[in-house]
Amino acid sequence: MKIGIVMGSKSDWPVMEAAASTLDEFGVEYEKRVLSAHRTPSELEKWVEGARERGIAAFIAAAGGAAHLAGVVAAFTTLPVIAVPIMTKALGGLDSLLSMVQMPSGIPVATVGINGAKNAALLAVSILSVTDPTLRGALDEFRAEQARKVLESEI
Ligand code: RP5
Repeated sequence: MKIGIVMGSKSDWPVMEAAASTLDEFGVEYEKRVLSAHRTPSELEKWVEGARERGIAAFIAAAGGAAHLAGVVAAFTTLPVIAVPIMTKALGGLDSLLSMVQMPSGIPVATVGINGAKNAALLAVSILSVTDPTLRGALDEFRAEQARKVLESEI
């Protein structure tokens, strides 16, 4: 199974490459596309609707400003959708966060923090780990290593 990463603009990539590199670290395959809810709505719909057949198990959708992308992806699929609000110059990303997090009841989107690309990828790995014991083990190891680093911190 793989993950579908989509972002509203190429300008989101400097943030979203952390999602791709985190998936790489876990050996998780992904498709990555620039598709916009506003600028390319028809192409977005086609990409999402064919995703399940292409082996996509969950989406990570990133956008900034009037960040409707993740919600529109969720409107076209019942696969899990994780939203990454991108920090904006005008409003610091609060606009993106609020656009993503307040979904209408019945069309859920799991929103991570502003620029939270890495956590979005970890959540995606966690979803895949429900049916993949290798990924479950890798996540356990990641957490243990993280804890070890905290406990070894010297100040
Ligand atoms: C959103 O508008 C994109 O996701 C991006 O975060 C923001 C600005 O896009 P550009 O004007 O840089 O293409 O759709």
